[in-house]
Amino acid sequence: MVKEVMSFISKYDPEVGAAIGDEFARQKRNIELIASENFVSEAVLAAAGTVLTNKYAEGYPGHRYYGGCENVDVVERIAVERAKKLFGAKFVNVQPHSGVSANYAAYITLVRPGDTVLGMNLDHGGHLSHGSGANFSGKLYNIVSYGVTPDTNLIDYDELRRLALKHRPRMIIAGASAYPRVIDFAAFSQIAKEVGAYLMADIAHICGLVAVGEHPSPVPYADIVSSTTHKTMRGPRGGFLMTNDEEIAKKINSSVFPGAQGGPLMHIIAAKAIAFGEALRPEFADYQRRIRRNASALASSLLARGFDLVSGGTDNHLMLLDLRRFGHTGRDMERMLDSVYITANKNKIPNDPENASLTSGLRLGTPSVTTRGFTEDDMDKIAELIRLTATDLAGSADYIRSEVERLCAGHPIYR
Ligand code: DSN
Repeated sequence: MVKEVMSFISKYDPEVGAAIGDEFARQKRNIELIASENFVSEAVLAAAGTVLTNKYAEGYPGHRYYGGCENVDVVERIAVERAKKLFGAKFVNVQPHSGVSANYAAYITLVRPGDTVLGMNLDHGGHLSHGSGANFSGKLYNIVSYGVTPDTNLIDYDELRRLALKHRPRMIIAGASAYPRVIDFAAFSQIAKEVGAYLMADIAHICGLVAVGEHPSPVPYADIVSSTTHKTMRGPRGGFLMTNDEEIAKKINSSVFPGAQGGPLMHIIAAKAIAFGEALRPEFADYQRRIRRNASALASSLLARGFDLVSGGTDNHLMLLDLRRFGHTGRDMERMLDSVYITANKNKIPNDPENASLTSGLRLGTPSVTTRGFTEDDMDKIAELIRLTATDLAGSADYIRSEVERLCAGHPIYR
């Protein structure tokens, strides 16, 4: 199916078709270790390319601002019901176009511009939309940042509580983009309750793990849970929001539309519905367990080869390499790996001496390679290829490329 679609596009518009074809070849050839990426099923991919892209459906099922919405209503209701079942949430909104759109809607639901918000420092693993000055969150709200302890690199819950008592935030955000350990949502909830703050949990990264109990769920604790659908969740690019509070649910709906967005992307909502359906099947729980086993194996293999990992390992799908011992910046290591067909991204580490464009860290994740069927033995091989890249790129580049091609050929995608 994937090949047929690409061949059709290439005949119709060779210029765009060639770029899509090249990207498909790159995805097939490379070992994908970007922690926030994945390979969706052919059904999810197909749904995203359906005639539902033609339909405007501002509003919600049964209450739209356009005629002809009876079929997309069915699709959106399925997506909502499946997400509710998957996460045990009472109310779900599947319309956010992305994680940041979902977070924006959460902010405008719970806080007003100028309010104090306590979010995780971007440099310690937080997300741009948790208060970075470059993002709407840092511009519109009075952000106070918490982080990890210097000795363990684990979230410092004592410091979080101290900051909460001192600054009395209106909202606390739990969640991260580059934190390899378990997040204690119950502890966040206790602190939020103590200071009378709302708790928003952003589970974009760990969504799939949460869905199957491989990471504790914030749904029982948080006023709003926001997420993306495309990372460990393995759905289309997009976001969604959950709550157990009926009043907050009503506000979320008006925050998403008309507050933050116009027409929902109904083709993407269909793809989300299919992904939620896939996640309700037993194989998905097995897939999430394998993601964690692979991450743990990759971390152990890297540690055994002399790499430093922030916090000393991983509990989830990702890990953060501190490259200082190898004398490379994150930017250089990202480029070196790219040259041998291994894809990853540079990342700040806590208290990073380098600036954001260089960084001292590299983030690695296992959702994509696990989807391809890579096993724990393959993780050891990947760790060795990363070591060779860091220590002897000039002498080993051809060998590494041939090994990457061999490994990827053994685990093909979209045959
Ligand atoms: N860009 C995502 C990530 O890579 O973690 C977060 O939005």
